[in-house]
Amino acid sequence: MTLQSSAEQCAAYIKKHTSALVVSHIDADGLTSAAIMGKALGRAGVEYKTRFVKQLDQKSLTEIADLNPELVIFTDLGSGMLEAISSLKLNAVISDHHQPKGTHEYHLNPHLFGINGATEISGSGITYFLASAMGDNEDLASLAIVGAVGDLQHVKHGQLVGTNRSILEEGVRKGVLCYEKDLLLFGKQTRPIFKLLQYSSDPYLPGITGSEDASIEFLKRIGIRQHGEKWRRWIDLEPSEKQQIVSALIQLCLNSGGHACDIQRLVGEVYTLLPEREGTEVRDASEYSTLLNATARYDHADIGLGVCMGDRGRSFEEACTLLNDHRKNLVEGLTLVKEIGLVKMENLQYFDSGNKIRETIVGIVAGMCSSFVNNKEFPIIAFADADGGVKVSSRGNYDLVRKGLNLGAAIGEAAKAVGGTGGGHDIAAGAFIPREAKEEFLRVLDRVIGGQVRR
Ligand SMILES: [Mn+2]
Repeated sequence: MTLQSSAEQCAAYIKKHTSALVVSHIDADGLTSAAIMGKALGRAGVEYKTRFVKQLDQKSLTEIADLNPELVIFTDLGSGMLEAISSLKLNAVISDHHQPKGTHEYHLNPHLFGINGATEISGSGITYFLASAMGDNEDLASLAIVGAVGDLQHVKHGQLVGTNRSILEEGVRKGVLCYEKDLLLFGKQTRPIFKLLQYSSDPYLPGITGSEDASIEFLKRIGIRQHGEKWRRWIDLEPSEKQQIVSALIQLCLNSGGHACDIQRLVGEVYTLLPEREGTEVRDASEYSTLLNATARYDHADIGLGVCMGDRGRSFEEACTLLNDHRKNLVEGLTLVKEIGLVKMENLQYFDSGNKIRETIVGIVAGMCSSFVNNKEFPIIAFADADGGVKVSSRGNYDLVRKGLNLGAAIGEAAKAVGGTGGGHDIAAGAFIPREAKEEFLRVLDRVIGGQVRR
């Protein structure tokens, strides 16, 4: 069996039905996955409804089964719950890229074919494969790339690789995507350039990040001028001006010892959605995925889905409003972590945000704070209060993964030991545990990670 034939088998099974319930993960990858499946179902003449969940557990599965759907298509989740799905006797297809537990007849997952689900293909990518097997859906490659970028799959190699790259090339052939080397700082399409510097947290720009004055001063010093009162956006600059800024930023990093900020994270491959209007969030895959996160993580997945399905009117406007709030929350979250600091254990470091950071964005904050956390030798674990328990998020780095770190496995084991559930990827994983179990969870996790990482 190949990925292709597995996709064909699942596609044929889907087409035997007249209606389906799409159940997807509530993040950028999950939203794009649901949109790809929705488009493919619509084009194939299958009626469908969509439902988003934060996490697929026994409770959410039971709720889904109670709806009595003719067919359930799980996207960007489900691979960790195969036995439970089978035991509910649902007609189900699972299209996911997380590490599988158990087996299922209609289970499409890259890990079954030796493809890495953390770097080579996302939930939206695997669902794109499924959609391609259902019909002529190559135009959806752009959504697959937005999902992959939302899952940070391009970060390890500074570009998309493996199956993601094949999808990218298909999108290029179809005329919906292009890629080029460019500055990686966030907001090139939509924000005045000084804001790119001011809000750059990954990499952290010494002496500049966090300060509007210093950002403007930096640009003036290297001779970048305003147009009248206004600062231009990155996309408005001349190529020579862009080159000047990149050189000056690299110099800044070198001068600071190249430690506090990683030059490799300054320039890399960026992905542009050609059918979208220039200067809008949806033109750039990275900004698009952030826009989607800003809807999904605040219980407005419907708005993000609307954007993915093509609504550039009302859904898009509402998403932009949510994005502004999201940015504010991230800045507040980072400020909080700076204030409370991280607690160091033998093999990990953690912070507990209590109810100060929303559980749906604590993982993003954990990822962003690695830019100012000095100790990169240990993964970052974050806690946030959630309904009926505690949400755990964790972020490692590729050096640690090379030394043996597998957060998905470690978090899964520690969560299970305290009566919770968890899992994910080697470099990033999450869990949900009982409130009183935090300390025991940390003890187990510290020990498991200690056993994984060769020091
Ligand atoms: Mn995903």
